[in-house]
Amino acid sequence: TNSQTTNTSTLGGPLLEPTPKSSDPARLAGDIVDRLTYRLGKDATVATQDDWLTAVILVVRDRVVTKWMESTRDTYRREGKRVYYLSLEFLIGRLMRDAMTNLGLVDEMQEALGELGVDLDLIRQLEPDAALGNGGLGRLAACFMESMASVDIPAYGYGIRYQNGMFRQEISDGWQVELPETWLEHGNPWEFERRESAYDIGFGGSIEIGEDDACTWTPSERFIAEAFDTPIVGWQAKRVNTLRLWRAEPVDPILLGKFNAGDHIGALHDSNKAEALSRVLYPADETEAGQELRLRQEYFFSSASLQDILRRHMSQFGRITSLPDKAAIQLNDTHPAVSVAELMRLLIDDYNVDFDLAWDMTKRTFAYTNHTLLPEALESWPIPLFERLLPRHMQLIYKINARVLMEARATGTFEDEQISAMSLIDENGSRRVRMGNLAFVGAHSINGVSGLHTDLMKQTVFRDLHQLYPLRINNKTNGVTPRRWLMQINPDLYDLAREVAGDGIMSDLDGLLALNDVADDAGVQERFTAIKHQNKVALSNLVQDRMGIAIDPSMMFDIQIKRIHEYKRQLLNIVETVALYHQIRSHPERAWAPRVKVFAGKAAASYHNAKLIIKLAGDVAKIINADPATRDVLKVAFLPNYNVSLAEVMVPAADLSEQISTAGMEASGTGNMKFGLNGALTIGTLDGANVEMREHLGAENIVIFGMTADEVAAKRAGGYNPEEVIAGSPELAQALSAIENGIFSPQDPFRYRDLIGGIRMSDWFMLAADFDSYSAAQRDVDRIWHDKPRWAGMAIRNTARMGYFSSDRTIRQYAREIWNVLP
Ligand code: B1H
Repeated sequence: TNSQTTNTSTLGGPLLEPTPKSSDPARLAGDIVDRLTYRLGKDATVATQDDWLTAVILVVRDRVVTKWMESTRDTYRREGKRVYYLSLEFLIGRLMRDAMTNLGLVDEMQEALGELGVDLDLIRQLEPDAALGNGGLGRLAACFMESMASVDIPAYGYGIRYQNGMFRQEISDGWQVELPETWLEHGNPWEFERRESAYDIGFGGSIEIGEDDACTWTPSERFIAEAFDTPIVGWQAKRVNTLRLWRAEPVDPILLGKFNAGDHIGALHDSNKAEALSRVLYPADETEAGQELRLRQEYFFSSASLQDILRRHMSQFGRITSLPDKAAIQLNDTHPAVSVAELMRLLIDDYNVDFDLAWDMTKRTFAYTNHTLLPEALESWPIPLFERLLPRHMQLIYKINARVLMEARATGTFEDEQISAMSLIDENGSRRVRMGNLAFVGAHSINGVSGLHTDLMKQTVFRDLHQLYPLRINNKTNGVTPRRWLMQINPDLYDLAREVAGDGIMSDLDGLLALNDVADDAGVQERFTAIKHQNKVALSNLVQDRMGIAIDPSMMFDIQIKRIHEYKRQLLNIVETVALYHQIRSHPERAWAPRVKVFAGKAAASYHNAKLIIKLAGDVAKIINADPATRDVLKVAFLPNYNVSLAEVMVPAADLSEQISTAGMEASGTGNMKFGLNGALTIGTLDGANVEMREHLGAENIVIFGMTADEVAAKRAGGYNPEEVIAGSPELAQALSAIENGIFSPQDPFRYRDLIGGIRMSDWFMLAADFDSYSAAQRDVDRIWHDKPRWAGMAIRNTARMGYFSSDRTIRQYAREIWNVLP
């Protein structure tokens, strides 16, 4: 496809050039009606809002396509390096407003739709979220795709086109219920099906070693991977890149032999098996997914992507050995780590490269990003399973392992224990393949996602491999795209920032620093506060509509939104809420800062305690919200079905952002950055990127509490006794007893006995140990809240100093320091 540059005069010139698409409102309106008529077959008088949405997307898409082809041709002509971002998750959300803003088409489209009597904001909200991800890791991939296009890097995202993305969460009687999500129900007008880009993917079978060690793998199962492309528009449409997602297809849609023999179910066996491969996203964020289907998904998309990359490379450059100079492949966590073995297999078995050269090429091509140190999220596969599905890869992994361990031995500096920690094979208990170690040894760069996380990586999971290859680990602190996470979701704050800091802020977010000089200006503060208030009104309307809870927009909006996980400590926030409730009841005369505590987030379906925490938030909300003694100063709400689109309403409305994970456990966090950018204060621990936020904000503009990562480690090592801590903290003791004695669950008084019992017994996440410090920090927040100019000044300084956390900065660092491409 790359080689087709068609506009040469020999082919007759202008006829092969597409008609340029106008962005004149009248022409846009005409095009929309055209799409409605000729593509959807609908008359404007009977068109539904969904029809209008589809027609508008098709019109926007046309404007994207022209730029897309220019970008593709440009990449080809430059003969430079391409970046490939391999990720099992892309949490994109809605695309229409994103594409329209980056094309600079919003005002014109608004006008065009006005002429047609269609409300842009209404149809915008009918677009389903593309929720092909769990949380931060998937959303980071989406921000990176937008930033790579914005800073003009030729890049492709590769992933799976899940038919069902992240489940829809309903709360029924307070409990989370998971329902299938069906984003493709009305089709997907953004994507282009590429029937010609299809690859064979094999599983199982046997291998045969021929002469010269040449190896033939004969899989027992085969599937087809078919490509679907979505264009990703960069800021000001400088470049449009491709997100290529694979769908699995059977080789034979129907086994006619079986069908004719009367086995009508068996005839669909292959078809069903293929469908399962790209059917559903594993919704188990940072918990062991460990199922055969997951490994199959990982290999399916890795193999399809690598075959595609090699095909593109060969068709342009014709020589396999230049691959590392022309392709940089970034592995988003270990989920695509089997790619290391797959590239070795393709090079050796299909391109006849010898093992040594193949290994050198592989290492120069791959880089790996680690996103978590949690032991339950470190992928490893039982050897019998791996060997059965991927026999050739197993063999290559043994060979790679032998080479790495030999290198380690040759240094003469490692103990046996260290050697076995470096091994690709975990020999403790049942034997398993360690995907983190495979990704590490097969890559020239291993990066963490915040300074603290990178340091901890060197000291913990990869301590010995780091000693063997000390130059490989590096840090790339995460970022978020300011186009979506400021300009689009908070247009009034963006306008204010632009008036002060100028038009360049979306291409250089450091420009926001100009706001710092006016942070104490009364006029600016007044405007900032009015904007925040308006955003809070919007959120309270949403809460009223969806849940029938009235919240007063003049209260402090204290928000914790993220996956529900014990290490993120929503439970600490809830326990503190209960303690605060008790305090307000005992001292109603004090000047409490009126707050609404808002929670949202999904729990992995099999994560019992996380689901119980959701139930507890609801139980606590019910009692507190109904109490006339506290009603004016304390409210609690748990909003169902947290997703990107809900975050887009919640983030601009927040006064206070809760980033309270046990230090050492949150690799980075990116929600923290989105809140800061939108002028919320952070209450947080010295964890993940909070550490760097404090550096950029200044300690006086963030509320930090709790133990450091080192202190947590020391306490865990040195006989921590939570009961002792609880006995020393009357507020904590009272809150815990109330919860465990069924005060919030009178119909089921033992509901929370084990949950709270866990804190008393071991308290791995240090809730008790950090409680007093957290509670004191919350009272500091109250004091700041009462001093309105001080609060506004701090909030504005948060927006002003968040420039560093733009994903453009992150991507430029990847480009220079890992990929060796010039933005
Ligand atoms: C992050 C994950 C993750 N780290 C396993 N690890 C998954 C692990 O489906 N799985 O098996 C899914 C996701 N996600 C997050 O990455 C970190 O917790 C955040 O701190 C970080 O900001 C984010 C992006 O780097």
